[in-house]
Amino acid sequence: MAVATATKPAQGTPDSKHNIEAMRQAFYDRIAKKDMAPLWKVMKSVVTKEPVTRVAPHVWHFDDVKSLVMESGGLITAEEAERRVLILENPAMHGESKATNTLFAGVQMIMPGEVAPAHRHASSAIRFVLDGKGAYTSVDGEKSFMSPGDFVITANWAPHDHGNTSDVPMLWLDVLDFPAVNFYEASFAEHFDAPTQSTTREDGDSLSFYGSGVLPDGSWTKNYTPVINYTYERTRPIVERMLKAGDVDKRHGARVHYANPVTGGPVLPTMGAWLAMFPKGFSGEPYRSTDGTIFVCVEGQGTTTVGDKELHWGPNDVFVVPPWKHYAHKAAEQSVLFSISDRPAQKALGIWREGK
Ligand code: 1HN
Repeated sequence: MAVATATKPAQGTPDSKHNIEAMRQAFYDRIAKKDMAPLWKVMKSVVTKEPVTRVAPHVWHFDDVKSLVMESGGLITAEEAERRVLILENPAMHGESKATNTLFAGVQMIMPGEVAPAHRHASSAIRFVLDGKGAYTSVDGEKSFMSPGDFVITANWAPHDHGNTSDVPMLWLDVLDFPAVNFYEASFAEHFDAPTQSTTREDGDSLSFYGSGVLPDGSWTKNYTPVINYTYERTRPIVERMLKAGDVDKRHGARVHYANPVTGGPVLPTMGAWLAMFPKGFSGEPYRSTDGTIFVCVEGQGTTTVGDKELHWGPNDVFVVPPWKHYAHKAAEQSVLFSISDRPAQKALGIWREGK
């Protein structure tokens, strides 16, 4: 093949500079037609020195969320919607159904007598109960009745349906990892013919079998926790005891992570969750890590400073801290925060970092 030659002007003259730029551009235009591009033009933006995030720090106040979710109850039934959920959209990513780049967050309501029909999907879900009492979720054959503060797991491909046999609406926060699943383009979902699954275990079986310091003979070999519902009734007293014992981290308060009791590892391979209690007047030291985090205030009130933004929170408010941004919690009263992030996924990939 003939090689195009250009007459070289003397080095360093304006003409030579112009000429090389023009030659490069002509080259880029030619290789673009062959679906190629020069790495050196984009290297710094594809391999950044530090994390770059589009996620904006943001708080959704429960007063607004609850009244709008209740209003949605007059517009569509749970059956029609399949899941009657209002998405908590990160303000920097409207239209993408994301709270962070990897996590979806939404608030779901089930009214008395309603059923959200059985289905399953590749993406894992967690629920954190905000309001109501006595609605249930059935997961993998266990029907679990839920109360505020309960943390409920629906792992990858587990069949699940919800219903409300109480006389009050129930609202909970849904967090799903589908933005990450969709990044891998690995989404599957299927529906069942019957709207509710037949349950084979009693309410609380999985917590009692696996969460009591004994383990059933036989082995649980799945890569997620066998426990369906980590009840607030059991978890709250633990962080309260830690607080009383003075086991209070300067950044995270008196905090536990929800664990798979078989392995001691995270509850799901893709998402991890924590519960923290803060003493009244707590003023935390700043912290940052590469996992963008969704917080829920369960009790109390306070402020989380993220960079130069202040997020004020009270009961059932949900807020988001972006990856690698410094944040610090302040609690005006004794407070409890639930949090969830993609830390286990990042750790499994070897990319998770925390820092000063
Ligand atoms: C889903 O299946 C549920 O099962 C809730 O309750 C929220 C958001 C996106 C996709 C699937 C549920 C969801 C969801």
